[in-house]
Amino acid sequence: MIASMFVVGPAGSGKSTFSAAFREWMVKNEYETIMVNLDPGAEILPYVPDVDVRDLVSLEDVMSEYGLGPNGAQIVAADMVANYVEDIKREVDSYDADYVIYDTAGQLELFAFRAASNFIVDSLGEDRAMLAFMFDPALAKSPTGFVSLLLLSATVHFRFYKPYINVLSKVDLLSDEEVENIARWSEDWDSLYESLINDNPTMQRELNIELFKTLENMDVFRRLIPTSARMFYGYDEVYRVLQLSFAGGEDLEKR
Ligand SMILES: Nc1nc2c(ncn2[C@@H]2O[C@H](COP(=O)(O)OP(=O)(O)OP(=O)(O)O)[C@@H](O)[C@H]2O)c(=O)[nH]1
Ligand SMILES: [Mg+2]
Repeated sequence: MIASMFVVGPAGSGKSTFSAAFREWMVKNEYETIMVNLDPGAEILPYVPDVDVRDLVSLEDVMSEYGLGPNGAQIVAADMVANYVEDIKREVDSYDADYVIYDTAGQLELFAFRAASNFIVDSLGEDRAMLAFMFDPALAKSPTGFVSLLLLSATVHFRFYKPYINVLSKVDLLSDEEVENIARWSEDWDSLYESLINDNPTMQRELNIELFKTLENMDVFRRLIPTSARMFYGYDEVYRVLQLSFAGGEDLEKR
């Protein structure tokens, strides 16, 4: 049985680079892993995909066929991927891999907020699908940015209702202190609330502490896994959490 990871997150958050680096870590550790590009609009990818949706859905064809500009075509193309799920699945199965990493569309809303995506994840991931949500450090390092990403990640979770992990990308761009702060916020809403109020005391009026308690009850606070493709760092922890989710920590049929 294949385990699938769908990598999602805002534009430029590091999805494709994370996917490529994690695949490299997996292959180095002898886990049979393939990469699927699910973004019909991707121009340049930092990896060579084993399965590429651009072979099935071409953004340029969609633009000329439907008389659309690039933005409208991205939406139509994202939905059209659902028509080719069986073809993608057949190609994925032909590799006989244990793990599949799916790199998703650049714009988060093209993946997370389209009805077609639920069908795509359910069909391709079956009952062993996990989502990895990318936190871009440029936003995550401020308390307000962190809360925004936390809410966005929770929203994506509600859309798919699959096991998910939150990943902090590009930690080589942060100081040790910034990484520590972000890691603390991810596990302790008290410290996040304190940092928010310290940053902007007027927020106390609008930000009810009950909101944070609710977020905690919703289980959105979970350890944010720090990674860096540049330093090739953090992928052992990503793998550990993936395994915990699917196999209670045991390796899946390692060969
Ligand atoms: N310093 C550093 N830069 C990174 C790292 N990962 C990604 N980047 C850079 O961040 C930018 C965006 O990375 P991508 O992997 O293309 O991000 P994405 O989310 O796939 O982007 P779109 O699909 O275009 O939305 C690129 O310039 C990458 O080189 C990292 O670990 N460290
Ligand atoms: Mg990308």
